[in-house]
Amino acid sequence: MAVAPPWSKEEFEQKLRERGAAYHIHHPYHVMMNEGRLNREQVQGWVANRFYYQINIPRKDAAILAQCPDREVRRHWIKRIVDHDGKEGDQGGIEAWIKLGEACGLERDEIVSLRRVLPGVRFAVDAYVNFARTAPWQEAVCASLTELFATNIHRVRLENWPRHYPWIDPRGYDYFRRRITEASQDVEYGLEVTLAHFTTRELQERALEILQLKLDILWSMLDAMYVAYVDKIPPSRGMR
Ligand code: AHQ
Repeated sequence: MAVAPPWSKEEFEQKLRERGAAYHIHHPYHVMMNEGRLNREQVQGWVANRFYYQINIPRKDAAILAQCPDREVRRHWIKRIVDHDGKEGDQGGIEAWIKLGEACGLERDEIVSLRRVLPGVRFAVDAYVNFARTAPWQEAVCASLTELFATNIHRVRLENWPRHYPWIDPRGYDYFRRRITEASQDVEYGLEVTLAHFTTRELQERALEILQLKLDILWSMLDAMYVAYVDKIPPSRGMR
């Protein structure tokens, strides 16, 4: 069978961006959130469960670094770990996420103990970390490109949460503010690496599969939260 020619970089980027139609901003949980229709427990549940995703991002990125032989790529990629874990004089994104949880009325221990993390969220996040540990590092880089669709997601939260959820202390919104610049820097470099590596049509089709896997991971996290906090069907070991 004749092998299809590769897409140009512009066409390939367009194909990647078209997958944004399945981004988790379109999930009913996020739609309810952005329309102000979540109650206190549903917002708290989202923050407590997304904390498990946030603390695993640096481990996912460390897995990429561990497999990447290219010093130039590592020099760029290590920023992601520092952005989340923090450094002298910067609390980091994980600490900022805890502050978001406390601003939503959660006790610090309720967040960091992970006792509210739903099995479905844990499985989805662990699948992402395990993918980064076992796939070629360029594939794990490609998986981070869901942030191509995240540019506005934090801006929208900053705009509408204060109006929809006045009971949340606005001092907790630092994470969303940080991510606006961090996400655009991260995704610019991630796209550069992806466009440079996935250069045959077969590799480009593989990149689209990888992006879809990550979109499924994000979507599944919200499925688990929807069932637990909207449908109120407790996970097998009971509601947390
Ligand atoms: O806060 C987010 C974050 O730090 C990251 C890292 C990046 C990755 O490496 O996969 N993806 C990501 C995302 C974050 N926030 C999500 C949101 O909806 O707030 C979006 C998510 C992503 O698109 O993967």
